[in-house]
Amino acid sequence: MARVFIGLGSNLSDPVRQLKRAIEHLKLLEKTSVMRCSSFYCSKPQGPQDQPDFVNAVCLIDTLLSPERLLLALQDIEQTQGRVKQRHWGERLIDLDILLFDDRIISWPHLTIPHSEIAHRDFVLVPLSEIAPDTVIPNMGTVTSLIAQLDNSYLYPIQP
Ligand code: ROI
Repeated sequence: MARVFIGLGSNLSDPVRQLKRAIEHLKLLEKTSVMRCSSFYCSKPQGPQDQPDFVNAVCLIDTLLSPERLLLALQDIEQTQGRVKQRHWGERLIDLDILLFDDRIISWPHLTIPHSEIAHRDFVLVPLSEIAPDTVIPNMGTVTSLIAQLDNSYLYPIQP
């Protein structure tokens, strides 16, 4: 079983509902169990500011799927929920990212693990540290030390 962290984000069409739907879809994945999910956090958009705030969370799953199969399965969930790619770093209905896959380091053209932006994203690091505070990110250090290095954080947990 691989221990995998998935980042979830949405800022369109009732983001809380989109995250809840995505978690239900994750629970239906073959050879996969959802072990833990963080609180939902409201966050300021990274990228263009003329878009709604995001809702973000992180889930820990155990899976027998390979990174490739999991990536395809996540893209499938995004399509099912109706994601349409809009502008670069723009608004999105649902975004599901593989953040960490055990302690593997992968740099394929279509998949980079650990996620390339992980160290700079409060909306990933803070929910991740809520569910797995001792996590070490390969080549980058502990989640706690990365959080301490963030310039700013505009993140607050929201009621479920
Ligand atoms: N900003 C926030 N706060 N949360 C996200 O999930 C998110 N996702 C993105 C971009 C547009 C880069 N900014 C984001 O893909």
